[in-house]
Amino acid sequence: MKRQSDEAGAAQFAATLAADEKIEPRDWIPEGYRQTLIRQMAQHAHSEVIGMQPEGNWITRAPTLQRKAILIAKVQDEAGHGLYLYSAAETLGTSRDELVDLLHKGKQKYSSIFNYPTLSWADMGAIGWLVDSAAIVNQIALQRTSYGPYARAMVRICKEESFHARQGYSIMMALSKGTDVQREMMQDAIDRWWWPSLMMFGPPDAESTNTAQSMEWKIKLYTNDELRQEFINQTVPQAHYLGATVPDPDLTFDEESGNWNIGAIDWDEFWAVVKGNGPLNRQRIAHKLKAWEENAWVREAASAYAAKRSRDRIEATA
Ligand code: FAQ
Repeated sequence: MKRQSDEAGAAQFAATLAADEKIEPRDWIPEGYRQTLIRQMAQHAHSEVIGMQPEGNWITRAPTLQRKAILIAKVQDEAGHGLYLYSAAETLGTSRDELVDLLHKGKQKYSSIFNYPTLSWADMGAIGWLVDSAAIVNQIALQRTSYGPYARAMVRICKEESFHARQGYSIMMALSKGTDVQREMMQDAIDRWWWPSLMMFGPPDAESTNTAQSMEWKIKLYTNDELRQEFINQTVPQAHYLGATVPDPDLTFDEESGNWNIGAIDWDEFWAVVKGNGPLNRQRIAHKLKAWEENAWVREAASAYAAKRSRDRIEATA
């Protein structure tokens, strides 16, 4: 098949974006678009996979059989999200092995949020309600991102994340109706997870290096601050419904804009976590590497089985 010239490809790419249609793997794309998508999708996939650790920590200590079954299902879903995203990234000419290797070598990032410890059962509620809700606000927008395979992965992931957020809020509701100690546990979890959840949306727009170009390419449809504000507006009333407070003495409601205005986010803390110096950065990667090495036999067995199946198929048709 004759390859499209760069000039014709660029014109087609611009026209596809202008028409709000999807760019597909067969299409000509600028190298920067490819690299930006690989960076963001890999970071997203790694976040789903590393994100299993904080909650995995509580599976053996879930308070009831039902809560344990729900938590196991949720953690498994996160693994699945990682796999859809690695597969979607592979359509850009990279491989899952390559991306996992970059994560292991500290050359690709994952979300800052997963470097904080889960100290009590209420943290399972806070993660489901705050972290998954923040992920949903970001990912609902990404369902309309310009790259087809990424947008389609988001549709399925968002459905599952909605269940995750509901299960988190259900844990918080149960605690809010419990004893004084349970209510204190709930409030303590909110106090610890509130600010890190707001940081998930990335640096303020003025410091975001990638947003302008990503918006031009319609990879991102909203800025970091726009999505953060949407999350704050939807979440503050939910906290109040629980009878809880948001740990921000400067929080005010602006009647005119309908926005909840927050106090200053500690961006020094955010950058420290992003640069590898959060509470658990080293442990998270060490644990990931240990699991990767100890479970090498599973990958080998799966490859050997796949090779045998394909040999059998060839022999059967010979
Ligand atoms: N953590 O120029 P921007 C989940 C980096 S999924 C670490 O604004 P961009 C599900 C950024 O990479 C959560 N690094 O960047 C779940 C860049 O550095 P680089 C993950 C961050 O890409 C729930 C630099 O800062 N979701 O939670 C963070 O335009 C429960 C400058 O930033 C996604 O990945 C951060 N928070 O916007 C699983 C969604 N923020 O790469 C288990 C897809 C920024 O140039 C349990 N990603 N940085 O060296 C996105 O939408 C975007 O990548 C943003 C950042 C919005 C995260």
